[in-house]
Amino acid sequence: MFSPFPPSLRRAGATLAAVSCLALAATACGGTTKDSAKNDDSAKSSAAKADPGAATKKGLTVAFLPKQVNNPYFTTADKGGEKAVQSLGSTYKETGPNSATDTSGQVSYVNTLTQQQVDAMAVSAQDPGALCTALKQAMKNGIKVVTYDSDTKTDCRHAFVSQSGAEALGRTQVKLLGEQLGYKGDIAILSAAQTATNQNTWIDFMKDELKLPKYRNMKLVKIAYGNDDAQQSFQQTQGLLQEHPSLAGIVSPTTVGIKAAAQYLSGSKYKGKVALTGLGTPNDMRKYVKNGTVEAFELWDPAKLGELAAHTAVALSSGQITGKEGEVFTAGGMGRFTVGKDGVIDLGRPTVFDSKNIDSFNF
Ligand code: RAM
Repeated sequence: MFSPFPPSLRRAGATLAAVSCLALAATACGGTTKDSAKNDDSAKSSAAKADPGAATKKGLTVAFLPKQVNNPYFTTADKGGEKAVQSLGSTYKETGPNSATDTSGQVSYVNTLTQQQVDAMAVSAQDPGALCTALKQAMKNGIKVVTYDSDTKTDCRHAFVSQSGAEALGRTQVKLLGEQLGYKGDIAILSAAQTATNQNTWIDFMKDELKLPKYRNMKLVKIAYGNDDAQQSFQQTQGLLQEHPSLAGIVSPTTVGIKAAAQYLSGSKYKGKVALTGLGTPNDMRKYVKNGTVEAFELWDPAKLGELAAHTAVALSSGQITGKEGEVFTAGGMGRFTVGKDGVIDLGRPTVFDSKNIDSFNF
């Protein structure tokens, strides 16, 4: 799965320095390589100034490190990234753990990419804090770090490419469920990993949405975690129904979770009785919409998310942006994007899929 590329002679010294640096003590290193971190204590090199007119660099190596490589959502997202990296004349690679709860695995992949002196990495973080020491080390070595899909703490990366406003995503999933339930009944959430930044942010907004008066007859009775594993998510859904036989609906803000929950409901006496919504891909969910298990759910286009992450990584590496609020850059055919507060770049609005439109989407 992982294919190391040979370090060029130009980079050999820097690579050795980074390796011994990592071997000694992560925090004691810095200012040893590349252009950005000289004499700068902060990993993010806050003094750097963006040059929006700078030429787009070619020949870079941009690595994608998703939460989980064998998750079809990330396969689609990273393919979008690959296409964009190649179209910009740079080299793409992907590496990452098989499990969405292998945080120490993600840390060691970050360290390996740092040792290999990639120019930029796009990371979907399994945990907001666990990757920070490793990512800061990468930034100190001049590597541009973009989080996409699932963020770290803000000082552990240069920019975060977000699927669409986290608040809107959290609230709309509850709205969809409310409409499907006539705003009445016990509900549960089937999430991914307990540490996942993206799911946890959405869940906070879901809870806040549920405080509005129109949801007074809807009660969140449980949050279950299926760890983005099909079997665990299936079993968690089964467990939810056993524990709460009168459950009226489930929100699953994960493509793996919603698919497994739909599969369970579809083969059970709850089909068409327990509502299910959340975030899924049209290809995974089509049959459950057609067989009456699911009415409507939503998602953004994962390939576009990967594409935007790739353009952001190259814009950072080219010096066109540094990740500060207000900076503007062009993401190829996707158009112009502005860096928002805390270095967040929003992809746009999600699409709601139902029986009327699902056949026009293929991802
Ligand atoms: C899963 C992952 C991913 C999330 C999607 C919606 O594939 O948890 O991080 O964004 O679902």
